[in-house]
Amino acid sequence: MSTLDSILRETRSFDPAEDFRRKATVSGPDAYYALCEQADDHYLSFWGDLARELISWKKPFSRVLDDSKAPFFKWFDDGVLNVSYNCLDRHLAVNANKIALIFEADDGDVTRVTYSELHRRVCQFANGLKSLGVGKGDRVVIYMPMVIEAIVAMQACARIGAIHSVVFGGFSAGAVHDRIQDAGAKVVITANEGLRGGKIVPLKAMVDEALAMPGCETVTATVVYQRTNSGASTWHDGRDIWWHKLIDGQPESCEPEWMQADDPLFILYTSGSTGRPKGIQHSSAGYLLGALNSFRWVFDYKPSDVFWCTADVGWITGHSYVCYGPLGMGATQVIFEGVPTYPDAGRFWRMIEQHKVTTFYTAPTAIRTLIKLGAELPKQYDLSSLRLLGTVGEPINPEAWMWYYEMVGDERCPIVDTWWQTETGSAMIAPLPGAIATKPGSCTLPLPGIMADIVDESGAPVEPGKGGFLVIKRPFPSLVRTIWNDPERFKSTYFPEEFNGQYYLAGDSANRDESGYFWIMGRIDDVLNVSGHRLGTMEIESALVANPLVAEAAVVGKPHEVKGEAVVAFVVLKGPRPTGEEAKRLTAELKNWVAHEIGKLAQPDDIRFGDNLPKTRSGKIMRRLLRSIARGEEIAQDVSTLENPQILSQLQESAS
Ligand code: 6R9
Repeated sequence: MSTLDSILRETRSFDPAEDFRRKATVSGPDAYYALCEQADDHYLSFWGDLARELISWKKPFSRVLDDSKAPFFKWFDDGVLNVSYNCLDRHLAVNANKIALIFEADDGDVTRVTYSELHRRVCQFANGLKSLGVGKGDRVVIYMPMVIEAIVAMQACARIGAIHSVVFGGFSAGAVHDRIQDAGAKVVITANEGLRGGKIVPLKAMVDEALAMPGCETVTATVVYQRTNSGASTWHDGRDIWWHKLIDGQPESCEPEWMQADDPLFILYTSGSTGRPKGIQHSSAGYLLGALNSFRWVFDYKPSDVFWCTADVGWITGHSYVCYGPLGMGATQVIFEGVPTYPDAGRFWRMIEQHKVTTFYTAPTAIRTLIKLGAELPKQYDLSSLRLLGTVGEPINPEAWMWYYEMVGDERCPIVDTWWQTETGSAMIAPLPGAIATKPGSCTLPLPGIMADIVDESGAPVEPGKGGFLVIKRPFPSLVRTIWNDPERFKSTYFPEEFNGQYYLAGDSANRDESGYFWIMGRIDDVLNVSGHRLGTMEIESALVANPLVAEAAVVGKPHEVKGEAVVAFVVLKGPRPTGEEAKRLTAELKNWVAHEIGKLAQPDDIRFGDNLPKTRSGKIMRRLLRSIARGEEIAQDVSTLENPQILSQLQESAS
């Protein structure tokens, strides 16, 4: 509650600097409100016009929205296009020699790739994939480090109509396995090893382990990019093929596969409140439109910009604002293999100076880490190329916002705090920086055409200052089309009966102030946001109980200064409750276990052992209580319905 109060008391407001406003694509509040009005009054032609303006169509569409099978909406559905054509070919006439990617490797090595070079590499690799029998509609899992080839692989899939599913390189074999199996992937693209912060990530070994488990029989080939000199640990003849051998001799052009607007472009797995991660399925045209238009509006894109989004392509942010939005608009962008703290905490600032970055987009957790490691460091670099800053992934606390504004942006650069989700495909609530005054900690106002609102349980809008559920009241082009293999779950999760199946339920709670600005409060479900990464408590619990020593586990979040949220696990072992050294040893063992099952990013920060968990008489775990215990708060709630109240003091005492 206290964070909420302090946020809602935030009264500082920053108008766009005059110079910025004058040059902005959407300049001044009137221009913003005019666009909103256009969308309100003529919703379909608003989106139809944007789709004609921003996308190059092979065959134009005749209908904007088909809502006959709501909530399975189709947009522009008889239109035909290719996303990779839109990201590459169409720029070649005038921008063939423009730099598309400035790649900075973990060790600082820089490689520049022009649009024509990128086009050539994508075509060759696309032909390579075809030679492996990959075609339209086939699924391809991409498990790569953040290198040029990761983007080449994604674009090549888009070019031949294959559906990619990128798995973040920080996930482990178990997570890779589950995604390959759910997607029914035909091919896996990986690297022998990744490099992050000077450390080796054994990607190929993880793929080997994943493929050795039952359920991955659909995979016929593994393409291995050689990132490091050390070769590959094991090699499966007939299945594994080196990237460089695959493209050797392949033609340098490749006719795009022409796709229907609503054909899937990709699946990206994300955490939900129950069960296994959900395969969020995005369309070709609607998704692309969201990425292009938001990139143009929210980042006030200019052809002379050097854009840098620090997200990995394993997350939706890396899909929309590395792979598709910037390339689709013909931008020059920086991509970075490493981490912000290696070799030192000046890495980001040095890179901004060196590459003359104009637009910098990162996560609050990175900002908080860098404040801790060197609040004064940005002063040592020339950051005068910057004109716009952005954040994404979690709420940003006003102190971090102010530091970013003053120390990085020199009080000149607007900050776009962008609220959106894997499911929405592109930014939904964010200031158009030349039009809207910003407030530290608020993502401000919805983009024109995004009918966001805050409602109560009955779906009625709430008063300003009163919290409620964040919903989007009309479908929009870049919205998730379905959950791969699970349309029922799609319907019940995102278009629940409570709201008559009409509103898209985002899964966040939010608040609006007197000027209509949105303040995101956090998830309403059992999803944690650790360093901007979405993790389901259930996923971590399942991983823990899969350990032979564990009988039962419950996972909750607690606030964390740098990560936003930290993972706390309450564990009941099959044997007696451990204490002292034994508890320490088992804590380490279970942390490693979770890292192995899901990935290091899901590792609990804190593990508490109990003889049992607090349960109601009907056997339900009372997570509310566990949350209070994890935070070290007094237990103010009613515990009269507890079957075993004495367990509370045991769990409180077990704090390590
Ligand atoms: C793009 C992305 C989505 C969840 C979302 C919300 C949180 C994202 C935010 C934010 C406050 C912001 N979130 N951006 N909360 N302010 N600017 O992060 O997608 O990984 O699917 O996470 O992240 O809770 O529901 P995804």
